[in-house]
Amino acid sequence: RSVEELSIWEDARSMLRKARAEGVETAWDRLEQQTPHCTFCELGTTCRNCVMGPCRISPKATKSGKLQRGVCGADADVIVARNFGRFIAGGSAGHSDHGRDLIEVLEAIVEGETTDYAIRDEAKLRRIAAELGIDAAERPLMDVARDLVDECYSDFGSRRKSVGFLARAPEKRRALWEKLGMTPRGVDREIAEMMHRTHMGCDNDAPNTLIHAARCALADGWSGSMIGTELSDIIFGVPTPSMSTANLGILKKDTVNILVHGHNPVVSEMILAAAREPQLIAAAKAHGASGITVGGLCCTGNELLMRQGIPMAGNHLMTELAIVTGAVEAVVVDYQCIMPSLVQIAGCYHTRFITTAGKARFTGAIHFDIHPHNAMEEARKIVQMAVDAFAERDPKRVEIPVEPVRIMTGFSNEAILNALGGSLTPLLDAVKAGSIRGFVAIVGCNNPKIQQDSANVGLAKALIERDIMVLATGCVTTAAGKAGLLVPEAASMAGPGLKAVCTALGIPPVLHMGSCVDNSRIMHLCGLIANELGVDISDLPVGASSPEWYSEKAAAIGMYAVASGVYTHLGLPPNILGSQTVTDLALNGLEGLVGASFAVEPDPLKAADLLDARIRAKREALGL
Ligand code: BF8
Ligand code: SF4
Repeated sequence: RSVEELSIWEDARSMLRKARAEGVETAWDRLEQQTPHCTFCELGTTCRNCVMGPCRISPKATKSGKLQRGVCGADADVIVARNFGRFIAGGSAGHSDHGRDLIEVLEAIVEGETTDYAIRDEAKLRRIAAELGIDAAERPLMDVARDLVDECYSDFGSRRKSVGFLARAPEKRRALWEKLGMTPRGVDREIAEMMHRTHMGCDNDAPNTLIHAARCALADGWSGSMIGTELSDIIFGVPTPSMSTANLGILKKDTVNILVHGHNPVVSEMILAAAREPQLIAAAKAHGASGITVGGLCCTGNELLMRQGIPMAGNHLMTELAIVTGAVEAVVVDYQCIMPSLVQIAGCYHTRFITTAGKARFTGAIHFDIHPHNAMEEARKIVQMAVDAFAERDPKRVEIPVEPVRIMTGFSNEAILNALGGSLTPLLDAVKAGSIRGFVAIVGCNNPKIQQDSANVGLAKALIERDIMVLATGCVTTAAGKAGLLVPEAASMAGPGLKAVCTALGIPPVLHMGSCVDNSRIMHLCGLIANELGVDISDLPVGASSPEWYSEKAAAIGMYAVASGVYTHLGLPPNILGSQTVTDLALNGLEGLVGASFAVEPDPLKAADLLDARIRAKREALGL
């Protein structure tokens, strides 16, 4: 395929050409090698859960009468549901284990094991503690923090009837979850139970397995991820609106360029802090650089963008291409969504590929084992290593293809409320008046099966034109940013109602709300709006979409959104189409159970129609 077919962006296209010229293989090349994919796997009808197998169910099973069941007797419905259940459990585990890492940092602060991290927002800590039932008013900060640590750890265990932040959901919704057996009791519990249920000979009723998949995802959205978001705010600060820039143009020819990649701010915040230290800047200057640039990739980039305003180099499919510029001294990663290929690509240049988490090691990488007690010390060594690598940069191989685009970031719920003067009322008035017809969260990834960012951007543009405000997180952020949608001036691309509201408030029609764990901010906001209106989340004129998703985590997000009552569009289907029962449930049956379902539609304009129709129906039902 031509580079034009692979991505909508000039920076990506230029780097794809350079990669081809320099013999560097990318995800797109490997996708071609992997195509066609195994049909059984695409349909979700392969099972490797025991060694009587592996087994596969033929899509033509009913006609031939053969290969209808695995050796144990499991049929397509059971196998698809089990696979999908484990898929959701994988995603929930990723977000939630990230959340747990923040509890560990807060614990290290409380126990005095680190001075590298601190409680940066005492007021938020006390507010969250009080929300979780801790006496937070007049006790010493560290006592409150210690109780908060215990409270959060307890959410991961088995001794609760429901997780702590669930109280943020409307009462109606909680009653529904209770009735359906979907109330998440503990993060690790639901994930472990999913592994148990999907062992050979356990849960052999597809709908029952899917109900638990929803419970597992709800544990992620309303606990694991939510803890991740709230504790990150407490430790690193609540995001407030600020300006930054995005695309590969943020890399500078004359600076030491360090890219942080992965998800958890715990490491990237330290790298940024070290890179701002005078002695390391002086070291960079001694090497002939004018300074140090720290740029973001993927979600840890989003975390630093939201709180520190660092520039974004790119999203998922830009991670390989960023190195191809030849201008990156170091890529520093923690975990999740980091292509193993980065080790090889870094090896083609002077780029140091540096891992920092014991649970995410890459053969061939340089490893620094970062913990709360040694984080700053190790971060300084990493930045020094990047500075030293600058001497090895080959200027003849450097190509920085574009100029950066301005973006606005930092829309935490606190910031949104602040912009509205402390109450949701003005926003809801705009919704009631129809100037804002509704909200759609566009979240998730890139997938080389789809022209990069064509659907992410196409959908966002189509929705704002229809006066539907867009909330962006994860890898959609950089997509929206590069398209010029994350600046107040983008109001000119919105419909008349949304344009007027954005112009009055000085905000963009697409609001950046953070990383993928920060989708919990959006769930929280849905809860706040529903409670304010005295309705359930499923009654709201809202929707969600992941047009270019690829990961288990994105599936978990989609699942908790639907289970929370949010109609959710996916640009491509999960591997479930081999089961009619599971597919029907996902696309239709869930509507009757939880008041929302999935919709699959590759065309972003048709997807906009679907979301628009949904919002129209919900507005009508509310009498708007
Ligand atoms: O958690 S959007 S490609 S980076 S999975 Fe990954 Fe998808 Fe990007 Fe963040 Ni989210
Ligand atoms: Fe085959 Fe059943 Fe074993 Fe799966 S659990 S591999 S379907 S025998």
